[in-house]
Amino acid sequence: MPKNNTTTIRRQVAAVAACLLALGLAACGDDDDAAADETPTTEAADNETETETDTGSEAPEGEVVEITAVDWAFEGLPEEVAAGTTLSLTNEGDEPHELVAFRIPDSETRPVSEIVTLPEEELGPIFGAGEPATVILAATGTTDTPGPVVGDGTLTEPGRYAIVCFLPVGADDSILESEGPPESDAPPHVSQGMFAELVVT
Ligand SMILES: [Cu+2]
Repeated sequence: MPKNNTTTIRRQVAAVAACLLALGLAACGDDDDAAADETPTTEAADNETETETDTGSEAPEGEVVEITAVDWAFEGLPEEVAAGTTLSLTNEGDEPHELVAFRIPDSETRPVSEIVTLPEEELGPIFGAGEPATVILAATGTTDTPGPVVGDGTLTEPGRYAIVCFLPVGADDSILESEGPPESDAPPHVSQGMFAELVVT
């Protein structure tokens, strides 16, 4: 990706994350029970035969793991992958999606399903401690288009990761090209249950 685009998009991603911190989590916090009930684990298990391509939950190093975004969940995500695994995002939903991977600090032991419901002041230090490990954007009906805008989709550092989508409900693909924060008061997809947990070994 050309550098001049990278800068713009990185700013956009940061703004999207800031938007989540500013307004999304307030809505998320009001919706604790619903968010907890919609943990994608159940759905992923239901679709296991359809989306799981490996025999175990761990992918060999260097493998590409193909994840499918739907409205609103990540499907086909193993519980564990080896360091060096690259994530690929296919969007089968009706809205644009992103895969934002944050490495969770080792001192944080709560499950992602609980972390994403935390109030802004508690979530900031967890998600805001550094740049995401990678951010992959996928317009509707595409795979990796436009693709990674932070990192290259590869997770290199072992640890526990939160996989989340911050795009607002109701957006269209043009949001993937917009500069600055999305002009939307809609809740982010993460508040609709679009989050998952991934361990990199
Ligand atoms: Cu999404």
